[in-house]
Amino acid sequence: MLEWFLDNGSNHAPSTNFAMDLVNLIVVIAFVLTNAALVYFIIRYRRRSDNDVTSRKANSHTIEVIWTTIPSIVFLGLYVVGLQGFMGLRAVAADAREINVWAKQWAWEFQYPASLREDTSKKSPLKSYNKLYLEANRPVKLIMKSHDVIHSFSVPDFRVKEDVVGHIYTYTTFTPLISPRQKAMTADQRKERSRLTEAQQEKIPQMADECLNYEPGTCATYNIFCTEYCGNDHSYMLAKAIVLTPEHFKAKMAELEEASNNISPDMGQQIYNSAGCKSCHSIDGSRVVGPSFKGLYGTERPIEGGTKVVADENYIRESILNPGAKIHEGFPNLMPPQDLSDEQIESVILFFKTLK
Ligand code: HEC
Ligand SMILES: [Cu+2]
Repeated sequence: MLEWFLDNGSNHAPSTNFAMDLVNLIVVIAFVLTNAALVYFIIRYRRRSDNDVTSRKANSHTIEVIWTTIPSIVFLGLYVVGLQGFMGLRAVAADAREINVWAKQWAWEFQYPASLREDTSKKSPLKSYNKLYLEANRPVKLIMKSHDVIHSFSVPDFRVKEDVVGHIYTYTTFTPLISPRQKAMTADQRKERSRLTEAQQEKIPQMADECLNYEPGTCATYNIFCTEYCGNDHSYMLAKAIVLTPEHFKAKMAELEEASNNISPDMGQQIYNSAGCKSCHSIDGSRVVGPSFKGLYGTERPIEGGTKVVADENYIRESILNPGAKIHEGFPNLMPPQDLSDEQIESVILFFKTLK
């Protein structure tokens, strides 16, 4: 019955659907049988007169054996079904593509292997934020880590969920599919489904349906949730998994590669918006968790311990890669190191220069 509510978006859908249906079926049968017996006994053994006495019979071995054995067999059966599904969730296919996932307050960063670059001389991974691009029918292994508190990566349409913590890597693996339901969806139906209010578009732009850019049947999108309460903006820690045909996927990687080489204030603003900076830094002068970026570039910053530093390229670079080195006076040492590439840092600096 799960498929009434969710897409069958990965290879794990059939086994999870089956386990869920089986449990529901057993629960319904047990409910009907016990309640029917209850009603029957109430009527059959009701008190018929004032001196009606209770039977002396204390127990029956036959009945006890039956009601111990049958449930045991049923539960062992459920265990076998569950174990099979679980082993499927943990077994990584030999040709699985590895994608690194970094969770942070409050954004998801996805890193694709450098081998997907056309320019193979560059070894840094391709990155996307809050949008996970996947190739249809190609197994993936997500290797996950948190920058800060505990998060949890959950995609109900994939039947996949795994905690993302600091200090250790966790993983999850699946084969993403363009679900039959989304394959059959027309562009109009998609538009209808993906309507967002203006406020939502502003706060969670990644939720706009990217499949509208592709011909129907070649793209599917699924919601990614953080299912661990991880602070203020936990409920906005939403992302999309976008499953594409191999050709579209290749084109998308080329697009990410181009973006990774693009150094500009615009790119800096995109990084600010999507990489999580926005949840702690404003650009209008107001104080959020950290200092505002307005008027930051080239001005003197008071540093804990009584010194002052001019916010030049070096200071900004250090503040991003190693935030604890110099703490802005009056602010907590709360910023996690941001793993931005050289190109990304340059774009951010160019963006800062526009924030007079
Ligand atoms: C979880 C909150 C948080 C996130 C996310 C965050 N920062 Fe920070 N940041 C802080 C805090 C708090 C400070 C002040 C303490 C310090 O200097 O480390 C700070 C300081 C800075 C400074 C120095 C500012 C100054 O006035 O001296 C820079 C530059 C900076 N962050 C850049 C970034 C960039 C770029 C990103 C995103 C890629 C980012 N931060 C993400 C919390 C955050
Ligand atoms: Cu989270």
